[in-house]
Amino acid sequence: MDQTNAVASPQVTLSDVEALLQRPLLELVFEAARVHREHHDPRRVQCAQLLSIKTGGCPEDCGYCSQSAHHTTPVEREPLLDVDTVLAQAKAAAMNGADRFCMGAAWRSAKSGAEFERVLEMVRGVKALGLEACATLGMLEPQQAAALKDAGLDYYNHNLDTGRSHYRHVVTTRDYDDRLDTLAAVRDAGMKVCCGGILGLGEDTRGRAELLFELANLDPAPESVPVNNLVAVPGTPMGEAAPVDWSDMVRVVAAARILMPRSAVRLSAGRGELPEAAQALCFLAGANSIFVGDELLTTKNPSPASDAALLQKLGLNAMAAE
Ligand code: SAM
Ligand code: DTB
Ligand code: SF4
Repeated sequence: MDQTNAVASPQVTLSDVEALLQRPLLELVFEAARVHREHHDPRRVQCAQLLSIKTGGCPEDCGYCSQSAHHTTPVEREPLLDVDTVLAQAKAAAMNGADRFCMGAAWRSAKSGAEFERVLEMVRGVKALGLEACATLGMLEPQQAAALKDAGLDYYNHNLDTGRSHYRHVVTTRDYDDRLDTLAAVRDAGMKVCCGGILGLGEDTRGRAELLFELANLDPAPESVPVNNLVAVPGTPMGEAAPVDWSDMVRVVAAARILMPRSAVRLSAGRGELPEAAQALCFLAGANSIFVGDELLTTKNPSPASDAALLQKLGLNAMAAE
């Protein structure tokens, strides 16, 4: 087995996770639903809204990403937004029922100086609106993590994306341990960790098991686990990737719920490509957070009206996090 960050005695082994993913789908969903009900209100779904505060031109070469300078995609570069623009969007998100606001920047690592100060100001402003605040700005140094924490940032999002052995097929400009170092800095600063991955990057079941194994053995486990379905963006190396079968999304959501019983499991990008009935199974299997609003960072999300109708159909309440 490849070297991993697992603690001396992992809480779960890779073969435990593989066995979980191979269980008959409905048995897995049933078990996940049971675990979900033990730890969460099953009618409650948190609604988060994303905003790209700095778009495109990223020096990293993530094969899935519309914002990498290595790929030619329809995304136009935009400099860091000003604080007022971001806070106007945050206010609108709150009015539309979001209780969490997530700011994403296409940086390899968070900037220092005036741009970083501006981000801190955004965080303070989002908190002053009574929203939960999350940011994803690339790699962080410990002092940047501490400054974000001081500004009131609740969560930092930094995904492992895939299992360790598949990672080099997805990104070559950084390695898995760079991601783990930033996650450690976030944890040490006292922020909550939002860390998950993407399905559809050409990984096999073992790759998915490796990702879940890494996440579940972070100590403590991430408070928030986004499960993204690849949005295949034309012009990226993964622009023609085969779509993920809906049952695989359900499987991974269910396994994440069982392995990380107390975490929020977020049904994230690519939700619009899932049939409504598959989204319903994901909620049954423990997904309890979604992104709302017409746009993610650079790609489309289901419309607010269709999401409101879906939640109503399922008897789910869009409500603040526990
Ligand atoms: N640059 C920062 C970083 O990579 O950490 C933050 C922004 S980045 C866009 C945030 C996350 O979005 C990535 O880690 C990846 O998991 C997810 N993501 C990006 N493009 C995606 C796509 N096309 N489909 C699904 N998820 C995607
Ligand atoms: C995460 O795991 N998913 C969100 C959030 N963290 C920042 C981002 C999804 C991006 C989807 C592609 C896009 O819109 O560019
Ligand atoms: Fe840059 Fe983040 Fe996109 Fe990778 S995922 S290219 S780091 S914006």
